[in-house]
Amino acid sequence: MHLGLDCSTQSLSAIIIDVKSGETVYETSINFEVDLPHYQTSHGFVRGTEPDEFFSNPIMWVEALDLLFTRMQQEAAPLNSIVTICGSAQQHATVYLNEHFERTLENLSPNIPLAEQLSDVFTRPVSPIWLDSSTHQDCAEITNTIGSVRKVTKRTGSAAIERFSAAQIRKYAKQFPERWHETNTVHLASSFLCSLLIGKSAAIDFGDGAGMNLMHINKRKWDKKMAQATADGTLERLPKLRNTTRIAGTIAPYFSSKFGINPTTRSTLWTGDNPASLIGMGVIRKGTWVISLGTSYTLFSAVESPFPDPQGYGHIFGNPVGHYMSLSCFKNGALACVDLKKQLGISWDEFNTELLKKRSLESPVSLPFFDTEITPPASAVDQSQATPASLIDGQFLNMRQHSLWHGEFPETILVTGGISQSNGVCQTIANIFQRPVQRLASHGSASLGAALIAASADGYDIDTLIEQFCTPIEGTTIEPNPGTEIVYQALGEKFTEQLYQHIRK
Ligand code: XUL
Repeated sequence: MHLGLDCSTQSLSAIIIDVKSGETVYETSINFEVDLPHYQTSHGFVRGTEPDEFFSNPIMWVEALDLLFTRMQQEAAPLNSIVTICGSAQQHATVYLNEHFERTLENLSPNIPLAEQLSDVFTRPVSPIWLDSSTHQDCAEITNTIGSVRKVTKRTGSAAIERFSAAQIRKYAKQFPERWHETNTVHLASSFLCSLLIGKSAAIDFGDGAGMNLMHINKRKWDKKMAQATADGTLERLPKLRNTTRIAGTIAPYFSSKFGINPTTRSTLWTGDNPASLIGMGVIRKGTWVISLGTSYTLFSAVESPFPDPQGYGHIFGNPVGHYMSLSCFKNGALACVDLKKQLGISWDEFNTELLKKRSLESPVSLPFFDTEITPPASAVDQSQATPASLIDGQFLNMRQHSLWHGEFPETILVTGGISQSNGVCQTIANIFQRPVQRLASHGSASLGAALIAASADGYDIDTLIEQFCTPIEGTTIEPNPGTEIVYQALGEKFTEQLYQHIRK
């Protein structure tokens, strides 16, 4: 059996698949806000003192890992039958570790909670996460050193981006030079969690490594110039870069003796949640688009060559079992819906029903930015007049407008993530993109993708795995409603006009 884990913004999830029977045998999830309330996060993160600063707590992820395995053991998950594990994590988050990290991992005692044993290994108690856009100045400085936005994009597959690791490392090294000096290793959330599982410092994979502005996208090696432009000593602090399917090591005795995991169980390298979702949605070759509706909304597809977004908003990451993936990330995703639902005091059913109502040429469209947006970069907009339809229309008109660099619209769009359970959202996407929308049977595409990567590392054929596990739910394809093309053409123009007026301000 194969275990897939995913440490997202709000939760840590697990899925166990049995390749022989083609079945998912176990699924569970730890919610950070609910199950670990003492970290006082809201939706898994905390805000910093400066606007646009967003952090999470790496020790919370450590405790969540302990709690997840405890729960799996209590619920009699078949931990002893797992052959290989893979995991994914929210992208871009950096973890800053001192020289004791490796030795601490080698000497973990199963009798003391993991979080307690790791309390002294951090040189930074928090991890800046993907929601953070406080590093504008650092991005400008990195871009200046390299020469231009185009040059940075050509080297790394993305322009210098606020939430990416290079700008975040630069900000930290400038603000706290002494703590930077004490930092021995900078991990991503994904490689950090993999390190815990195998009891030694793990490499970073090409999928997640591409989200740092530090990896040369064509050569798949650390880019020395980018590292120099980031901060003194960056290169020496980065783990190695490797293929996702590479075996990182065998499970640390801490986990095998405490939870009854077979001591021969291995872990591949971990990857980012979006690269893992690509696999979990069964999209390993070009031609299909996925819209993932989580805390962030992302639109992604598999691509063969790393051609970057000419506007500089989108990204190229590594495909864990193939070449590359193209991705656009929209910061105002599911949480904007949660905020509006709260503001209107309505239920999810009522929210959904509103979305199924017919739109006209006069329908209002909102700029859906409850918080600052990254695609395109825009400040927050007052939402007192927003309705469910004006918000969701605004979100997907914005997505349509910024998706053109991914190529021609595909025949079908696949959707995943919590909000994809709403028929109203899926119908709106179908109407705006004028394409049928399909949901897959599994909810957790990132954890499923991780489990499939683990199985593929064991030699199982990835195409067969995808046929087995990534099936659309029969009879649930949502077709565009007739007559909506012209309406959304007009609403799209109205949206663009509003957007440009807002950005110009
Ligand atoms: C992608 C991004 C987000 C996070 C969410 O670039 O920032 O999708 O990966 O976990």
